[in-house]
Amino acid sequence: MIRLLVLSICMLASGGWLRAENGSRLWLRQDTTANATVKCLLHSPVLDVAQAELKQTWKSGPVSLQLFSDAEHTALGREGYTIRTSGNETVLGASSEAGLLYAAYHLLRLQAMNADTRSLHISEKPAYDVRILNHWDNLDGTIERGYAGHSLWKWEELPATVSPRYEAYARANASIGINATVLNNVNASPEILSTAYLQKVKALADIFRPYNIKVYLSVNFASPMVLGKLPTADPLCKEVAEWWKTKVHEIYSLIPDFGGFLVKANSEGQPGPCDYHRTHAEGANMMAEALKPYGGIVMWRAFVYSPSDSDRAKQAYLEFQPLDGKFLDNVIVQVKNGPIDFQPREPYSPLFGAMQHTPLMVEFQVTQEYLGHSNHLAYLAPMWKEFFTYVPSSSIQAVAGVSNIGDNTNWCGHDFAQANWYAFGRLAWNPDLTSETIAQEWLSQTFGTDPKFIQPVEDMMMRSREAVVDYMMPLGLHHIFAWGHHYGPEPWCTIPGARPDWLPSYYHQADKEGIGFNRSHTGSNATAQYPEPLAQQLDSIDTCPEEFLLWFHHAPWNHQMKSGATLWDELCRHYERGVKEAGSFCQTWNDAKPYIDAERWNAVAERLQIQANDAVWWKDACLLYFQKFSRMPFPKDVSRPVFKLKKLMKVKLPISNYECPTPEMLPQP
Ligand code: GCV
Repeated sequence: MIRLLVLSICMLASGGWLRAENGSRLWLRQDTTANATVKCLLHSPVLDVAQAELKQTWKSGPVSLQLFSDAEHTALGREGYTIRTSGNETVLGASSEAGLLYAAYHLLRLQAMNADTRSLHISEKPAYDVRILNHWDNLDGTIERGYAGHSLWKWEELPATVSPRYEAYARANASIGINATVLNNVNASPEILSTAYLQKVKALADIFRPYNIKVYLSVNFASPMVLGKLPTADPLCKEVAEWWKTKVHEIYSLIPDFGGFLVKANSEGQPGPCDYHRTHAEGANMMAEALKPYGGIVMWRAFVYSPSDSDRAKQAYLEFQPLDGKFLDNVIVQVKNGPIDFQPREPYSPLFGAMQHTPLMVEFQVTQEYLGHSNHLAYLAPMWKEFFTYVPSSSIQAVAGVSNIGDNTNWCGHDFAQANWYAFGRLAWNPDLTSETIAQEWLSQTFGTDPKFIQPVEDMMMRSREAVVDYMMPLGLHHIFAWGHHYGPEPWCTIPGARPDWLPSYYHQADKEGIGFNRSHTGSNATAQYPEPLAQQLDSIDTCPEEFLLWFHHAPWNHQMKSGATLWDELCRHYERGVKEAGSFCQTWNDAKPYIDAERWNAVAERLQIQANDAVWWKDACLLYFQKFSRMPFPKDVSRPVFKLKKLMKVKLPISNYECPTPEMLPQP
C-alpha cells in the first residue's frame, strides 16, 4: 500500500499519471477506444487488419482505404502507398492491400508522435522487397545468441495451441514494415522439415499472413540424408534433387505463400555442397530449382571461413567472389555487414561491390552477441547507417536482421533493445532515414513525446554505439571477447587445441612492438579486396581511417595519431571516454525519471548500472593486459585501474551462448 502510494506520488509529481508498464506493448501503446469512421469497400484478411487498427486508434476525421491502378500507385509497387488529405477525409491509397496496411500504420505512427495530420501528402515505397528477420531459434526452445528468454515459438504446443504473442509479433513487425521471417536457427535441425513441424510452421504462417508476413525456414543441407534416409546429400545427385522437390511441394501445399530457404552451408561444422566437392553455387542452385516453380527464393549465406587462408577476414571473398554470376536468379547471397562477425565496428565486407552479377543481401545482427547482450544500451542504427555510407543501398537486393526477440515480457530483455528491432525495420524500409529520426520516432511512441525527455535520451542513444566501441574495442581492435559466450573481455584467452582464428590474440596480435592485424600489402593483403581508391587508403597506415587502424595495421605503440598523441595514449583515452560515456548514461536516465513509468525506468536504470560497471571492467582488462606489451604508463588524464588484472583473468562467467549474465555474476569495481 505504502509502495503504491509512493509510486503514485512519484508519477503525479511529473504532472500526470504514468501508468506502470512492462514494455510488452513495444512502440504500439496508443489508446484503442477511438471508434473512428473507416471507409473501405473491400474485405480481405489484410484489409480487415488495416481497418481494425484505424478504427480502434485513429482519433481524427474519416479515413478511407482505396485501391488504385493508376500510374502513380502502380509505380509504388505492391507495398507502396500514398496518404492524402482530401477535404476532411484522409485517403490511404495503394495498388494492393499490403500497401494499405502499411499506410494505416504510417498514419497511426504520425498520430502517436503528435505530428500535424491535417494536410498530408505522402508517398512511400520500400527500398527492398524482402525485409526479413532471422531467428536463431532452436527447436528445443533455446535461442542461439538470444538474450531475451526462450523462443517465442512454443513448438511443443503448436499447432494445437497458439499463443496470442504470435499475432502481437506479426503486428509489431508489420507496423515497421518487416514482411518476412525465418523462424529457426541457421544451425538448422533437419527436423524442421518433418511433416509434423511443417504443420506447426503452417499454423504460424496462417497467423502472420494478414500482416503481410511471409515465413521462411533455415534448412540443413543434409536433410535428405537425415529425413529421407538417402546415402548422400550431393546436390548433383538426382535422388537428392528429387527429394528437395518433393519436400518443397509438400511445403507449398501447406503454405502457398512460403518464402523460401535460408542456408548456412560448410560453415562452422554445418554440412554443405563442399562435402561432395561441389561449389556453393551448385548447392544453392539445386534448392533454387526446387523452389522456382512456386516463386520461392534461396538465401545462401556467405559466412564461411575454412582455414584455407591465414586471414579469416579474407575467406568469404576468396570462396564466393569466383562464383559471381553462377547462381540462379532466385538465389540471393546473404553477406554479413563486415568480413568477420558482427563486431562492434567492422569495415564493410568487400564482397559487396565485388559480385556484380549476383544478387546480394546484407545480414545485420540485431541481437547484441558482441555488444553487451541485453545488458548494454547500444543503439545500432548508426552502425547500420555506417555500412550504407560505404555500400550504396541500391546495390543490394534485400536486408536481413538477426532477431533479438524472445519470450521475455518486454520481448528484447533491455527496453532499449526494442529500438534496434524498430530501427532494423525502418531502415529496411528506407535506408535513407536518419538514425536521429528513427530514435525520435521510437522514443516518442515507446515512452512519450515531451521534448525535455526526447532530446537528452535521443542524444544518449546516438552516442551509445560509439561508447561501446570505445570501452570494448576502439581503433579497429576486434574479437577480443571471452571464449564462447562473447560477453566480457578476454584478450589473453588461450584454449589448448582451439582454432587460432577463434582466439583473441589472433586478432589483436599485441607484442612489444605494437598492436593490430597487418592486413596491408606487407601482411595478409586483405586491403586488396577493396576497390580503389579505398584499397590504397586502407593499405597505408598514414591514410587508413583511425577507427580501422588496428583492423588493417600492426601499428607501433608510439605511432603518432592525428591528435599528436601516441597510439598507446590514444588507446587509453578511447577506453576512458567509453567509461565516461557509459557513466553519463546513468545520469541522463536519472534526469529522465519524471517522464517515465517506474517499472521501465527501474529496469533500464539497473541495466545502465551494469553497463557502466562493465565498461570499467573492459577498460581495465584490456589496458592492463596490453600494457604488459606496450610497457608505457597511463596518460595522466586517464583514470587509474580499479580492478587487478590477475583477478580479471580469473573471471569465468557461468553462462552459455544463449544467456545474459546477471549482475551477481559480473566483476564489481
Ligand atoms: C548461428 C557466429 C556466432 C554463431 C552463429 C554464427 C553464424 O559465429 O557466434 O553463434 O551461429 O556466427 O552467423 O552462423
